[in-house]
Amino acid sequence: MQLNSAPQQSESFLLTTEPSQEDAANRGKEAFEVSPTKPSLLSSHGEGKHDRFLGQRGNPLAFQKSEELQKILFAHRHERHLVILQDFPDPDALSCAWTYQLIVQQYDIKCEIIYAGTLSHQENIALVKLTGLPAQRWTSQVLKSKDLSSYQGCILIDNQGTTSQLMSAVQQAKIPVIAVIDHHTLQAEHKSEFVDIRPNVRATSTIFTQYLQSGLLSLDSSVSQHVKCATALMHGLRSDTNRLMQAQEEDFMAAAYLSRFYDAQLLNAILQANRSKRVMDVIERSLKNRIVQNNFSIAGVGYLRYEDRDAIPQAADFLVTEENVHTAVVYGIVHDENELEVVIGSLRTAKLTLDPDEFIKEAFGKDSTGRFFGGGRTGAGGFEIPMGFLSGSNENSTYAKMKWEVYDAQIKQKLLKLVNPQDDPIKSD
Ligand SMILES: [Mn+2]
Repeated sequence: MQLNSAPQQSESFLLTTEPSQEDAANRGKEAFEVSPTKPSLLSSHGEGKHDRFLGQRGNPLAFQKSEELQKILFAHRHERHLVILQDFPDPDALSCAWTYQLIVQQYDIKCEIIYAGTLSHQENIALVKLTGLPAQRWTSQVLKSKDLSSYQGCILIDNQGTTSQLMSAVQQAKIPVIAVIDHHTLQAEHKSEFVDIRPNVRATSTIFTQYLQSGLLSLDSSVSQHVKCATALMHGLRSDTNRLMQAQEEDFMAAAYLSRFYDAQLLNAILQANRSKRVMDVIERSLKNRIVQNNFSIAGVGYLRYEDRDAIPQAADFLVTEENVHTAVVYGIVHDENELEVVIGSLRTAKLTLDPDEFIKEAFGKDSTGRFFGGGRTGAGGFEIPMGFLSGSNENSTYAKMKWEVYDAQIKQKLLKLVNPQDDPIKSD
C-alpha cells in the first residue's frame, strides 16, 4: 500500500447533516416498456448467453439470485424507489447503486440514490463528478421537503440500514424494504422481499457484476453511460479489495468481465484525485500520535471537520503500512458547523485471522438501544460513538482539550484491552 493511493474507505455509522438541495423533479422522464417476456434471463441478448454460462458455471448462487431479483423487479415495475446508501458512501456503494438504477430502468422503476452524510474522500468526489454518477445528498432539510409517501419501496446496497440516518425516516414513512444487497456481515434479520448478503464476497461490486453477467442488464461499450458505470464498478471492486490484493477468484472474474467495458483512462483520472492539505495534516497527526503495541498501531487525531472525515480511514490505510504493524486504528472527533460531534474511528488490518467486525464489536460493545457502535468486513472496520450531552461548546480550548483527552483515554483503554490480552488480571501461570 502506498501513501498516494488509499483505496479502502470508511465504514460509516450515524451522523447528522447540513444543507444541499436536490431537485426531485429532475428525475429522468423516460419510461421503458416492459414486455411480459422481458423478465426471463433467457431473453437477454448480445453476449448474454456466454456470460450466463460463465455466471452459472462460476457461481450458481449468483445466477439464482439474479433470477430471483428479476422476478421481484418485474412485480414492482412502474414504481418509485429509494436506494439508500451509508451516510458516507464509498465507491463500492456508489457504483452498485448506479448499476442497480440502470438495471431497474428496464422495468420502468424510477429510483433515486440517496445518502445523508457527505462525499468526503477525494476519490469519491472525483468519481461522482467525472462519471456523472446520479447520487443525491439528502440532508435533514432536504428530507423534510420530500413527500416520502410517493415511494413504494427502498433498497439497501452495500449496507444493511445500520449506517444510514435516513433509515428512521424511511421506517416512519412505512416504506417497505424491497431488497438488501450487501457483503458486510449480517447485521440483523431483514424483512425484505429480496436478500442477497454474501459476507464471503469482497465487494458488492462483484455481486452486481455477477448480476450483469447473468443477464440482468447487457452492457454495451458503445453506450457511454455503460462504460462509465463499468468504470465505477471497477473502482468499487478495487477499492474494497485493496486494489485487488484481497480479491478472490470471483472478484477477479468480475474484474475480468468489467475489463471489457471500463475506461482505464477515466479510472486513472479518478485515482489521481489529490488529497487536501487538511487530510494530509490529519495523516501527519496520526503519525505523530501513534502508539505501537503488539503489532497494533493506534492513533487519536483530535478534532477534525465533518468534510474531512475520510482522512481517518486514509490515515489508518497509511499506518498499517509500517513494518511490524498488522492492524491500525485511527480515531478522532468529527464536528460539523453546528454543535454536532461524534467520535469516528477506522480500523485497517492485514492480519487474515483478525475479524474487524468481531474486534470492533468486542472493543466498543453496544449503545443503550442495543446497537453496536461499529462493525466491519474483511480487512476493514469502523465505529461511531455519539457524544450526546458533551457535544459542542468548544469555544474554551482548555475544555476542548480536556474533552478530547477523556475520549482518547477511554478509546485507547478499550482497544488496548484487546491488543494486550496478557493484561488480564486472571493469569493461569
Ligand atoms: Mn463494500
